[in-house]
Amino acid sequence: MIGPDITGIAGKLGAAADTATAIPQLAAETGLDVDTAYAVQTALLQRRLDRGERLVGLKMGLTSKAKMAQVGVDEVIWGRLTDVMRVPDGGTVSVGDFIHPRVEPEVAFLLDRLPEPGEPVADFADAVRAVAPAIELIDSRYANFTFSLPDVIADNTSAGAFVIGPWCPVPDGLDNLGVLLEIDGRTAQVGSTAAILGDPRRALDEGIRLAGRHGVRLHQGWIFLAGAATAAVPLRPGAHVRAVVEKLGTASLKAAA
Ligand code: OOG
Ligand code: MG
Repeated sequence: MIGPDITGIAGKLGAAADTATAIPQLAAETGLDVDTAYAVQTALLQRRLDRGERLVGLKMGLTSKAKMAQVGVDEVIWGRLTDVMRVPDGGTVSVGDFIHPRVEPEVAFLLDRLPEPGEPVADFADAVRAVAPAIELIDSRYANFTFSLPDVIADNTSAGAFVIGPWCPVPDGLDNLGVLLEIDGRTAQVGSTAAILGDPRRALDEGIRLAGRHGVRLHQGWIFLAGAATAAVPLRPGAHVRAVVEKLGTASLKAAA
C-alpha cells in the first residue's frame, strides 16, 4: 500500500506558512493519522533546517481545557520551535507575515538535565534550570483556524512565533500562579497555571513521553513551552500584548500597525 505523500504535504504546509496563505485541511483527504502527521511535522522542520534555521526547543499544545474547547480537539500535542520563530521580549511582529495570528499566555522552561532513555520521569528540579512568562503566537495554516487532530499535528501545532520574558528560578507554587493576557492594557484573558494539566510540570512529563514515542529527545538548553493557560485571542495590527504570570513577571509583544 502506498502511504500519504509526507514530503508533498509538508511542502504545501510550508508554502502556506511562507506565503501567509490559508489552505484547506488535508488529513482526511490524504489519509494522515497521528503517526504520519508527526512524520509530516518532521519533514516541515527539515525544510526549516535546510534553510539554516536551528531547532531550539519544543512546545506543547492543548494542555488546557480552555484551548481544547476553543479548537475542538482534545488530545495533548507537541511541536517544534526554531530560532527564527523567536521574537525578542518587547519586540514587534508584522500581522501580515501571518494568516490569522492569535496570541496566548504561556509558561516557558529552560531545560537542564534531562532523563536518560529508560528513566521514566524527569526530576523537575534537575530538568528545569529556569522558568519565564511567555507569549505564543499561533497561526493555523488551515482556513478558518479549523482542523482535525492529525491536521494540527502536521501543521507543527500552529506554531508561528514566541516571546520569552525574563528567566527566573522556579518559584514555589508553580502549579497555581495567576495568568493574565492583556491587549492594549485591557485584560483579555484570565487564568492560572493550574489550567495547564493541573500543574505545568506535568506538561514536561507529557512532552518527554509523547515526543519520545516518535524518537525525539529533549535537550539541555532547549526552550519548552508548556501550553497556553487560557484561550487564544486574535492579534490585530497595532496591538500591544502582555502576558503576566504571577511571581514570574511579564513577556510582551507589539503588532506593527
Ligand atoms: C493548536 C496549538 C495549541 C496551546 O498552547 O495549546 C497550543 C492551536 O490552538 O491552534 O499552542
Ligand atoms: Mg501554545
